[in-house]
Amino acid sequence: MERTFCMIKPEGVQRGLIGAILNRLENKGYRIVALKMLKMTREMAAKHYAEHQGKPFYEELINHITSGPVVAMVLEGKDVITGLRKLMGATNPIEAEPGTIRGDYATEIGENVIHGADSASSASREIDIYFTQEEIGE
Ligand code: IDP
Ligand code: MG
Repeated sequence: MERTFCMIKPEGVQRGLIGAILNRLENKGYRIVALKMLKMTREMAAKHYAEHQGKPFYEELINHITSGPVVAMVLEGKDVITGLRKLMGATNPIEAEPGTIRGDYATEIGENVIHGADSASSASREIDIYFTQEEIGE
């Protein structure tokens, strides 16, 4: 079984989409191993989005992701890293297919409601930013 890191972004929480998104993840067959709501600090955000530092949208990204509470979780399932990315849809909601989470719930690239780790190394790196070993049952 594979594990990944997933997050409902501030706009998803603010728009009341927590239940709808969790429902889709569980319906797919993924198990929620750990779950918490928190407001990210700028330090956490910089760590999380380190790969984007220096890009034109970086400041906006950090300001936005720290603007309100997010829901962070660890998901477990068969091929969950790739599977979650497919379920999320493309980064830009205009390119995300209907039926995907971003395709169904978003119109703005900066407010695309959900984050999912893009590789096994990102998944373990990101899980460590948000959860202790005890919180994920290890
Ligand atoms: P991902 O979330 O699909 O992995 P990344 O390229 O890792 O996409 O970008 C991280 C987040 O930064 C995106 O989800 C999106 O919210 C935001 N972002 C990416 N590119 C742009 C852009 O060109 N303008 C504004 N925001 C962007
Ligand atoms: Mg990414």
